[in-house]
This record gives sequence, structure tokens and C-alpha cells, in this order.
Amino acid sequence: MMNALEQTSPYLSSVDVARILDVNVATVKRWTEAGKLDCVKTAGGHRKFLMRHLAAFAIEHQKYAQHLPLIPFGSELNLDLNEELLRGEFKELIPFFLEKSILCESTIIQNILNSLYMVHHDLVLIYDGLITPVLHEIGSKWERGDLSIAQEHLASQTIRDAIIKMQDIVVKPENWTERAFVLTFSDELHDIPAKMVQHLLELRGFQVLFSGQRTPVGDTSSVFKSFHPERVYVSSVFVENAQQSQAEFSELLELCRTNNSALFVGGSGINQLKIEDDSQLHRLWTFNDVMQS
Ligand code: B12
Repeated sequence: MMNALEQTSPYLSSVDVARILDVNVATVKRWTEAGKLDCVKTAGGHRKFLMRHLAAFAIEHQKYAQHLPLIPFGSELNLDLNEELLRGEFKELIPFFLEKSILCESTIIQNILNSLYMVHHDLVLIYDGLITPVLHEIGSKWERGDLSIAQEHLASQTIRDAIIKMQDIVVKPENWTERAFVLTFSDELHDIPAKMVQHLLELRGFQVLFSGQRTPVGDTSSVFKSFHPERVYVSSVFVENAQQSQAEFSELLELCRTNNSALFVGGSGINQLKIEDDSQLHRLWTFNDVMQS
């Protein structure tokens, strides 16, 4: 595994940025002074840039998005892969992203996600097209014994962290429209899909409360009282105890009825539950469904 200190520096110099955006260094300087392009200053007064600074700039100035190296930095630069990513196709990227997440190369993972978002502005494409197949592959490798439990944890946490950090550059509406509460049942450790649901809802302008892993439904009545969510989203990936999850599901549906909240459920764990026909309840399947819900 790669030592954190051996990772490529995430910082770019003004010269790097000028080269990437195909402008001269004086232009980069002017943009930073005008506040168009954010940066950090070193103790010595030098400007240093992160991909997220370029991301924010490219979102405002779309023509420069085409210049961004999606697989950035020195030897990692792979022009064929770059071409593919610009087209929003992930055939080659999936094995590359998988390998880098297993190696815990978080800088590259982060840059790929940020760059993809900058170019395509489409979280559903990234979640459904890249993250989900890579996580499934990590699971299959672990099942086959090709990855240890520790490696599986490290790889999935590397991806989880990058998904969360990508939110820094995601442009969200300025005003909240509705409130949503996102949770998993009390025996659930898988919370990455729930995190993604949270981000998609935020993108739609929802104010979201996310309680993550292992949420005892019985404890959530206070959330209904204080937060008044118009919507509740549950992600269920693995059901350890079907009876307990069934009881929690019924309790949650009842809470939603009492508080007039719509309940949206998704994930393969839901297939193991008896779902009543109820006008307040909606079964969703994909992240695209979350955007349409
Ligand atoms: C990462 C991971 C973990 C991490 C979770 C870290 C975290 N913070 O999330 C850790 C290491 C903790 C973990 C633990 C375990 N895991 Co695990 N894990 C995975 C892995 C690799 C990825 C899970 C994931 O995020 N997938 C990505 C999501 C996006 O994909 P998805 O779950 O298929 O979801 C899709 C839909 O279901 C849907 N969806 C899901 N939620 C929602 C919600 C809404 C609203 C909507 C619309 C859609 C939706 O959207 C997705 C797109 O189609 C999977 C492999 C896999 N195939 O997924 C195994 C996997 C889920 N784990 C598995 C197992 C067995 C376990 C453990 C029991 C292992 C153990 N023996 O301890 C424990 C269970 C703990 C528990 N009680 O929950 C099995 C489950 C098999 C099963 N269903 O019976 C899998 C499939 C691995 C395997 N191949 O066997 N795991």
C-alpha cells in the first residue's frame, strides 16, 4: 500500500495552473487577485492551488473545464483515459478507480471525482456509472478472497471520504425548498448509498438531516418533532435481522403517517421486507429515481 507521504502533492503551482488552463502565468495571477480563482498562500507568499479551486473556477468559466486533466499529475496523466472521461464513459476508468481506491490513493480518487463533476455536472452519472460498479467490484473481490476485510474497509472508506469532500464543489440552490431526513435501520453499517441520497437531495435544494449508520427508528420521533421533515429516505443494503428491520420499518411508516411525511425506501435490503401498499410510501430503485422522486 502507498504510504501517505509518498502520495503526489495535491498542490499545483501558478505555473502548473497556467499550463493546465493554457493561459500565461500573469493571467493566473490576475484571476487570483480579482478573486475569480481561489488559492492558498504559502508562508513564503507563493500561490498554491488545489483541484477544487480549479473546479470552482471551471464551473463559473465552462470553457476552461475542457482543459482540466481528469487523471492529473505527471506519470498518472493518461490521455486516453482523459478522453473517455470527457465523454462521460467509464469503461476504462472503473478498473483504474478500483485499483487506486484499493491502494488508498485518495488524492487521485478525489481529483477524478471533482474533475468528473466539473465537466459533467451530474452526480447521478458519477454515482450510478462509476461509484456503484466500483463498490460492487470491491465487494466481489472481498467475497472471492482477493481482498482482506481490512483492504475492503480501507478502499470503501477512501471512496466514502472522497464522495463527502466532492460536496465542497457541488453547486447547490441557495434557498432550501423542503426538509428531508435520511437514515438507515439500526443493524445497517452500509451508509454510502444513504450519503449519496443526501447529496442528491441537497442538489435538489432540500435541507437534509443525515443520521447515517445504525439509526434506531424508535429514537427518531424527536427528529419529526423538531425538524418536521416533509420527506424521509431510508437506505437498506444488508438486513441482518429481518424481523427487527420489519418492525422498524412499520414503526417508521407509522411515524411518517402521524407527521404527514412521505417515506421513500431504496436498496436491496428492502426486498427482504414486506412493503404494504400505502399512498405515503414510495419504493425507489436508482439514484436517478431520487432525483425524480
Ligand atoms: C463497503 C461495504 C461494507 C462496509 C460499509 C461501509 C459504509 N460506511 O458504508 C463495511 C465494511 C462496514 C461492510 C460491512 C458488512 N458487509 Co458489506 N459491503 C460493502 C460493499 C463493498 C459496498 C456497499 C455499497 O456502498 N455499495 C454501493 C451501493 C450504491 O450499491 P448497492 O448497495 O447495491 O445500492 C444500489 C441499490 O441498492 C440502490 N440503493 C441503495 N440504497 C438506496 C436508497 C435509496 C433511497 C435509493 C433510491 C436507492 C438505493 O442504489 C444503488 C444503485 O443501484 C458491498 C458490495 C456491494 N455489492 O455493494 C458489501 C456487501 C453489501 N456487504 C456484505 C456483507 C455480508 C457485509 C457484512 C455482513 C460483513 C461481515 N461479515 O461483517 C457486514 C454487514 C454489516 C451490517 N450489519 O450492515 C454483502 C451483503 C450480502 C447480502 N446482501 O446478503 C456485500 C454485498 C458484499 C458481498 N459481495 O458479499 N460492508
